[in-house]
Amino acid sequence: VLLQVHGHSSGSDAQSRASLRGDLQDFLGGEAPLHQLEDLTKVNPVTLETVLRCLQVRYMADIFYTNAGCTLVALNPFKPIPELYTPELMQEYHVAPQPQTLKPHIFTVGEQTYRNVKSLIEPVNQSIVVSGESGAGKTWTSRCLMKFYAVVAASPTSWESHRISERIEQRILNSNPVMEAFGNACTLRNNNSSRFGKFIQLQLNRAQQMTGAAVQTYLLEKTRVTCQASSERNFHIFYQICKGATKDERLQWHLPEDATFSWLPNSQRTLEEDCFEVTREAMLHLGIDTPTQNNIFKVLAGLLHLGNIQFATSEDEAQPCQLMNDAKFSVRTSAWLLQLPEDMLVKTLQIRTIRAGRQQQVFQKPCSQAECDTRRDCLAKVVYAQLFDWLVSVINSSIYVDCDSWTTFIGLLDVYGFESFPDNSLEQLCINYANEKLQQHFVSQYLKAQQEEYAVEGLEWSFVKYQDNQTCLDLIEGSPISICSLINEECRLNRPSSAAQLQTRIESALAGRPCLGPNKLSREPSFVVVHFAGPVRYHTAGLVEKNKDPVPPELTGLLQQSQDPLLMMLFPDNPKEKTQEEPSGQSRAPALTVMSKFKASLEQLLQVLHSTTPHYIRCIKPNSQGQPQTFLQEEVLNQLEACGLVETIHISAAGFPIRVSHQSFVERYELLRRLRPHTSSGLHGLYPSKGPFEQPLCAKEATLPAVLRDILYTLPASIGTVATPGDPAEATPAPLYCGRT
Ligand code: AOV
Ligand code: MG
Repeated sequence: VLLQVHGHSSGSDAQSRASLRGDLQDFLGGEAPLHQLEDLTKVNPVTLETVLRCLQVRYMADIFYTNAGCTLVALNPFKPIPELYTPELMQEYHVAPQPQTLKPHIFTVGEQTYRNVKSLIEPVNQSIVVSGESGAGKTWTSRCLMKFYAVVAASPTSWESHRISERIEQRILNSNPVMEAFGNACTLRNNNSSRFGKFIQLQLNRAQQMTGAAVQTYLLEKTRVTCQASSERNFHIFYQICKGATKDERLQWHLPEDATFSWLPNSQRTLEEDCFEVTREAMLHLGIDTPTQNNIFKVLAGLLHLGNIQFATSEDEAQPCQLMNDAKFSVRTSAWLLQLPEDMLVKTLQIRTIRAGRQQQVFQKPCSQAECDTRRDCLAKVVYAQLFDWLVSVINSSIYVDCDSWTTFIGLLDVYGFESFPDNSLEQLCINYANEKLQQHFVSQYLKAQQEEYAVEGLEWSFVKYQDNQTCLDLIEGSPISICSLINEECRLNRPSSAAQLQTRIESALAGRPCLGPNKLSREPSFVVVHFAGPVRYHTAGLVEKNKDPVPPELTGLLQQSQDPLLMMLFPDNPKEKTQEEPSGQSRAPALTVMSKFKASLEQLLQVLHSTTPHYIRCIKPNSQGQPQTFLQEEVLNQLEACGLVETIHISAAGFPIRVSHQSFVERYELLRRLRPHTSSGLHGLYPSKGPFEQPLCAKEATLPAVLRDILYTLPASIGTVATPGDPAEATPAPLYCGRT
């Protein structure tokens, strides 16, 4: 029955799908067996509906991980399940002879990745790419994987002989709360949303112990320091300070309990992530001592007060905007906390310095109220971004030991997930662009390259169609004309251009591109990109300016005057650099835009990923409200479609999961040639069908030397079938595939 249904299943007729589901249920004897299907390649037939149903049944039975061929699907439980992540369970997966035979888990991926590093076949760096939309569970998953490696790849020194702060694994784990406090925030999609991308390289020595790590971050959403969408919040650390400071600290940092800050919306909400103590403790373990911590928090308090500085519009354009009454206190407090000269702070915000003419004469021009606000915001963003980068470098120096101590690495990638808000700007464009890039990495590595390789190898293969997101990437970053190039061009030309003009330029230059969506019903100037995960409308207002991200030199000059030890370190007053920065000639190289820098950093990341063996975990958000035991079919369906899960399953089921170069295969399994065929009953046999062996091989288990037995039992299923003689059906040889690498 199933085979017949399978034949009809490619149509999209809803009715036949429904009946098909019914047949499947009947055949499997109701719902019970569905949740036992641990690999979606076993769902028969493989369609969006059956896959969805299987995931739903498993989710409702509190089973959150399911294999999907080469990927693992991780459903967000939205409730704590401590028993799923215990060190004992980690060990269980670690010591299992075949972890893939245990229940699907991120630890299976973790362990497989770990074993791949030391595999006799081409030891190679590995990476785990965790993807999924905002709030799907990427950060949670990568945190758990880091804990897993901290347990299974711990360095040999015993726990007792060292203080916790000295343990490298513990230091690596401590980087998480610190980076999340400074780089995560509550958004409409996720209370603990990562606002930066992160690639952490866990470094292993020859004995496969973790000796250190290196973190690379990508484009922090620094605009959040000064501007938060309604119902969203600033970075966690600001709330942590305001809620967790002691009485004394409140006095020092001018943070009375009843203080209100315009950059601190929704502070009445208490989140799990608001715990100041956790951040401080972790910072301490990373070697950031209490005085340095206090310095950081004092500067952050200074930024909060800076945010309360308001200017009134000046009647006379020739006169600078005056401070609003309440703002005087904010200026004083902020200047004091940031250790800046108060009058210079005000003047820098009020007055712009312009260099013009051949002689580069200096003029001063009062700023409009809006310009004053922009300069104030810019000041805060520059300080915060510099502070974040510095923190990352401190973390790196604490967790990176030295280049001689490691030979291979496992990379964990956790970026901001795909997002679409009512108002999307450059931040979302960059975030979604990064997700497109990762999806393309998967498409090209897995869906495309593998099938092309089968064709080249002359294997019988019916091509599985898939959604290639290359056209969307071409629209965003391609050359010669793309959204990125057009926005960059506006920045380069430096011409006054309205949001409506930018919309027109993009829509006319890119007209007809399939991923430029129809742009109707929009009151504000915008354009629509049809991403692999859905269409997103980007508003063009402010896009060019954000992409330019200009920092007026007077602001840097002001910060260089600070007497605060931290700011002095972040903004050194280095006259040498100054002269380099401001040459007297006219031919200054155009500053790199945000998008160009981001594009370059993504390309570097992909180069690293390409040099590793990738493993994929697909996080899925069962509902957008973050509710446990709630599986919204429509929402999950979109995510399954977006990541091409059904195609992945098809290719995994029909394809060859293990592809080894001919040479490596022969090097490793040469020994098997010497096995004698054996046919008596009760014996195990090995039946490779293609490749260097022409005869089926059987061997009496008991007579095998241990090393050969090990090889036999670790042989991937696609290479040979271990079967009981006498059962011809069982003994059908599985194909052996030796790819040309
Ligand atoms: P994200 O990293 O994918 O979103 P998170 O990893 O922050 O998403 O997960 C969102 C929330 O879901 C977490 O804060 C947890 O409350 C919950 N959660 C996720 N996975 C689990 C799990 N395995 N067990 C229990 N709770 C979980 V973003 O960073 O927004 O793209 O930019
Ligand atoms: Mg995250």
